[in-house]
Amino acid sequence: MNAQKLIDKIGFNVIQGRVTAEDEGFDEGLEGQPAVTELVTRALEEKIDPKKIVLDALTASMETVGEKFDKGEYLIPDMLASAECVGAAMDILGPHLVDAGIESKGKIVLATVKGDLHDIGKNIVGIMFKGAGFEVTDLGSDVSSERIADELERTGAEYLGLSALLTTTMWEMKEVIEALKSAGIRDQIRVLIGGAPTSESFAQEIGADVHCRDAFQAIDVLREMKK
Ligand code: B12
Repeated sequence: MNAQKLIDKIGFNVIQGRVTAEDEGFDEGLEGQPAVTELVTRALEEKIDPKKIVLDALTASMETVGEKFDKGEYLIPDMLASAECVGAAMDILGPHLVDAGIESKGKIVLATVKGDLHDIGKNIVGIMFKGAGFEVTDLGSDVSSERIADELERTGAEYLGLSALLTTTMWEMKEVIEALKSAGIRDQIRVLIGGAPTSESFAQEIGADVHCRDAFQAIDVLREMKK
């Protein structure tokens, strides 16, 4: 199978919510055919760039899943089945996204903001940061601004990565920045933000340092900041 066909097949199976060949899939009747786990393993064997798998197969197909949810074709459990596929794929891809040295490149706290349960993008960012040699404290999702400020003080981290996927919760990022100011630590911390509804202009509006469109750009940004 050529590389593009394999990428398309992985994406198709994420949309179908099929983790392994045993799963029947959203359209049913697909059991027995290779699913995300088998296809991602094969893609690595065929030396397809893991970055291409993350962006062109996993991320792109989750956009389609979102569109299907928007149109009412998919319900919450369908989105969750696809989310599980991305998690399974990242378990396989994680070790291949590593180029770490032994020495820590710095400490970063990661969180999805309060009211928001979307953690797939943040988890990918965490895997990438660890792979690049950063010490990551992942606070999970639905995290309050107070807790984030406390953890930054406790860990002495110099970077904070915030994620939000909802147009309603993205404004929580501003609350976090205000909490850092109240704690008197805003100047010591570089704040990176990401998630589909966020943008460079939004980052400027709320006083974050930088917006990243994906996990790979985030690594370049962190490396640039360290220079
Ligand atoms: C999966 C999913 C869910 C799952 C989440 C499971 C999980 N564990 O994460 C579940 C089923 C729980 C869910 C629930 C809901 N969802 Co939802 N969901 C999605 C979906 C389909 C995919 C998101 C995703 O994982 N994308 C793949 C990842 C890899 O991409 P990413 O998150 O953008 O991350 C990349 C970059 O953005 C960036 N990045 C992200 N964060 C960060 C952070 C930092 C620091 C950096 C540097 C970079 C960075 O790097 C990442 C990797 O490259 C999106 C559709 C979409 N287009 O986004 C809808 C979507 C976000 N959901 C939506 C909605 C409406 C909901 C619900 C309100 C539905 C409901 N009625 O209950 C609830 C809200 C629950 C809550 N309180 O959070 C809407 C939001 C609309 C809006 N304008 O706000 C969307 C857009 C779907 C749609 N088109 O309608 N959802």
